[in-house]
Amino acid sequence: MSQRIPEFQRMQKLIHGFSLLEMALALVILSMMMGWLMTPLRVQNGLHKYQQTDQRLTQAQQALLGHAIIYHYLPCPDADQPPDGWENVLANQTCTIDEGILPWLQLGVAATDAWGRFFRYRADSTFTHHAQWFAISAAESASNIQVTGEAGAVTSIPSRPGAIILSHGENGLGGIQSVSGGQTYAMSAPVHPDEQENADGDLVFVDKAQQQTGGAVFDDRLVMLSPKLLIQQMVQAQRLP
Ligand SMILES: [Ca+2]
Ligand SMILES: [Ca+2]
Repeated sequence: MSQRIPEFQRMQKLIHGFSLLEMALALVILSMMMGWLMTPLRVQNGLHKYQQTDQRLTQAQQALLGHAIIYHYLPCPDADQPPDGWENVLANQTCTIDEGILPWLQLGVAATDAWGRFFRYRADSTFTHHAQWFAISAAESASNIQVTGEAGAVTSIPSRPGAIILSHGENGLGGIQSVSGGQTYAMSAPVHPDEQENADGDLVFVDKAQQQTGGAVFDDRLVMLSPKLLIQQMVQAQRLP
């Protein structure tokens, strides 16, 4: 009996030793597995945000069509700082600005992309005049908005979009951060030349796949509103001709 007790203690020590070693091994394996798992999760999460943003852009595009059917014109951009979600119109029934923030409250859509930044919105003045409603004959060649694709190829000719809605993507460069505590936060200027094109407030925009050139990333997302689609929807709803 006296010999069995130390033996039992030795066994107990051995078991404790094993469990500590096992635990350490298990932790190492677990942390490695977490590392392997987290990377695809991060990628998945990033992808999900792009999908969510694309979905919101499509909804905003649909809401623009709905707005045109109800009111016979596209809404003006929101020119307020900070933006309040409603268009800004001058006394002469034209827009305060041609390019600004998508008036999300007026359209009843999400205020921001999946990264919490407002959508950039430009609409051609032919379609936003609140008193002179556009005609089918004028709509086709009215717009001067131009969208180029890969390697500068123009994708929007012959039918130039009546409006575009743009998300500045994951990097958000050139965009406006959403309001927090009554304050808006402007993002830094873009580095990629095509992102600069999307943030410079002129009539030219770029819509292409994600691209990284050195340290410069292009990750913007854009939807166009074709005048043909606009007219087709308005004719179908008997709002034109
Ligand atoms: Ca971007
Ligand atoms: Ca531009």
